[in-house]
Amino acid sequence: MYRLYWAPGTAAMAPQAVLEEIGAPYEAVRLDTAAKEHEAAEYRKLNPNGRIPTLVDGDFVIFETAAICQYLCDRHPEANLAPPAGSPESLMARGRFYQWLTYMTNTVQVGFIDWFHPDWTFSDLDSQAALKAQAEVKLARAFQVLDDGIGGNAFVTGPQFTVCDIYLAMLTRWSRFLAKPAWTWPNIRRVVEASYTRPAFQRMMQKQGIAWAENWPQD
Ligand SMILES: N[C@@H](CCC(=O)N[C@@H](CS)C(=O)NCC(=O)O)C(=O)O
Repeated sequence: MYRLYWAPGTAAMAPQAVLEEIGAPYEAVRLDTAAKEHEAAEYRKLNPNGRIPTLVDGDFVIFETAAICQYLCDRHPEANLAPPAGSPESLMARGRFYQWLTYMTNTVQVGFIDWFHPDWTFSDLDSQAALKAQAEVKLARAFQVLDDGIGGNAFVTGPQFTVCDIYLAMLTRWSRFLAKPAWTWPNIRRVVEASYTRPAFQRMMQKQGIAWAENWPQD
């Protein structure tokens, strides 16, 4: 049985939604971030960065949200949450999948870290404010790139619903505090709507005790 270390509304949203999509049994271990449980020595044995999430699969421990998601896709190919590996026909679909998942984790997610935690980079308030403003500009650029890339596709990478859609839904929820939330971009909004309304994503939110973005426009 899998064990997922999580805290509400964090990057654990994506792997938990993936586990719910797969339907695999898992134990969810909640970390109390206010009590700094994620920084404790015991947890750092699993995740030396002291970050959330971490997945344990028997003796195998894996951290980094995107890596956990990809690992789960590979463990459960029957869930069809990634283009299949190993066939020449799926090579380009797989490449596109790598492209967007990597972009979301190492450009968009990093932008959010600067926005939510400018204090992790600078101690003085002026520098923190400047970093936050810069992060907002970079995030807007990244959302534009994503929106253009999605174009008229049904989902982020093309015709198939993948982990990239779950990841984008998570990032979109985080963007609710920005002056221009991710759903301001129409293609992002369209594909995210198809993701966050899925039963698995809804179950994940219910289990984490979180709501969808309160300011998500209703029309
Ligand atoms: N690159 C890491 C980043 C994980 C990360 O920063 N997680 C946040 C929660 S979203 C965290 O652990 N925060 C700890 C804290 O706020 O002290 C990943 O994707 O797993």
